[in-house]
Amino acid sequence: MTTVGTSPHPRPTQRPRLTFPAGFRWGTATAAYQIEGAAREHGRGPSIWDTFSRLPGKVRNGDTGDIAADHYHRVPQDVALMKDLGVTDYRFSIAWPRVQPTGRGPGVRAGLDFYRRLTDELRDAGIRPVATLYHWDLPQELEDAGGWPRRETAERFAEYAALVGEALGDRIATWTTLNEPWCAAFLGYAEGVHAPGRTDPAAALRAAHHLNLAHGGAVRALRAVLPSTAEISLTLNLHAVRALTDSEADRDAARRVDALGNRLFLDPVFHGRLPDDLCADTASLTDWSFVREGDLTVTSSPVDSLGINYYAPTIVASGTHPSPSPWPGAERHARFVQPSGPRTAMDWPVDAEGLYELLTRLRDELPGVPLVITENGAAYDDYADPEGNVHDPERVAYLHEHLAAVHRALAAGVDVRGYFLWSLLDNFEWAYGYGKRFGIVHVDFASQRRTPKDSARWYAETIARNSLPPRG
Ligand code: IFM
Repeated sequence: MTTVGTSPHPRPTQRPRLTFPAGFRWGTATAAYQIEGAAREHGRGPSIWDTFSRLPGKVRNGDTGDIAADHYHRVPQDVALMKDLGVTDYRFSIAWPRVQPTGRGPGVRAGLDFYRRLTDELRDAGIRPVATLYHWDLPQELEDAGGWPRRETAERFAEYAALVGEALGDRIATWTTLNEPWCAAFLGYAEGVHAPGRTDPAAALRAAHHLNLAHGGAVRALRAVLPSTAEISLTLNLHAVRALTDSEADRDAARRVDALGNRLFLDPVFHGRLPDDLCADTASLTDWSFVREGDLTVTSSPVDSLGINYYAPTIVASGTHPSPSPWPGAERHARFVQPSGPRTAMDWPVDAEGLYELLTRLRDELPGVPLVITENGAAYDDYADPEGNVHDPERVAYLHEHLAAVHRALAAGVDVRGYFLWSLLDNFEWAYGYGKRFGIVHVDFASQRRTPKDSARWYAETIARNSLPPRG
């Protein structure tokens, strides 16, 4: 049986389609704060993003997630869009403050019922739910008590995981603890461009450890309440780090960034240790004494797969970059280089090779760990034309290149089980507000009208044929 291949009998002039393995999971991804809206309905408590987005100058145009894509009230319509796409899986996040408004105590029935309604619709549409427990919407009360730099937040998270697992474990088989803890720790507590907006590098390193601890605690809590067939995972935005040149100084800068961006999460989760070089690099900020005996056993509680979010590579040279920085301790050692070539509306370079590099690295470093691309996609300045069409050829090209890189990685022996496109809908893109559109479905935020873009049709065809069309 061919697992990864090309169509068996291409016509001589025709380039073959790139076929994915049978059972490959095709999905779209979203996150609660970015699409749900209904910020004050049915007892939902405030999250750090509700607070942060109201601080002057923090989010473009003063946008908030109060209404977002109004998904809370449009679940049947949004699931119908996914059914039309033919996706096998849908990755969404559960809003902690909708379930536990203050981050502790009993679950709110109406909040849990919302996810019951969503998963009922998905079941009826034949789409598997993939739930993430934390996509950055920390209940504000937990931040007021100290946030992720405080150890107790990890304990609260494990309790929340148990509560949600017990309530929804009969209907959700695939779970992700955290989405992109690097962003939560370093954009939120060091650079301050994400909620809660703190600029304290030492606190950010504590936050990173407590996020790892929260992950491990949640894995244990979920295993205790879920059926043994449940799949539990973690999603990291791993950095495809490249040194600009082969000089010792550039390679050292890349090593520092790799330690903070990748190994600070991979090592505790998969090897039960902290990277020694990272501890040395950050010695002037912290002695890491907040890491207690036994913590690294908790952080390395076994997972069933690893989720990877990839958008663009990180090119590093020796030098300095401004503070506040999301790279604590590397400010005077590393600078970040923008390569020439095409960029997305985020000003991120289009470079699918970085995804291939990451996947083959993980094949070698984490043998036996199945990988899933839990996010990949691109923002472009899309608009609906007078005929109601949204033409987004750059996004189609971006997706094609990246899926071709995934296919190449499969052929190179990487165990990739699925691909989730970010994102189903245009949505609240954090500090960029509604100014950046990542959706394959256009949302007119004034009317909440949904219009599938050309990329949605392209993705539907790719899924239906389980293969990528050739590109000229
Ligand atoms: O929108 C975000 C998402 O919430 C997390 N990963 C990156 C996406 C694009 O910036």
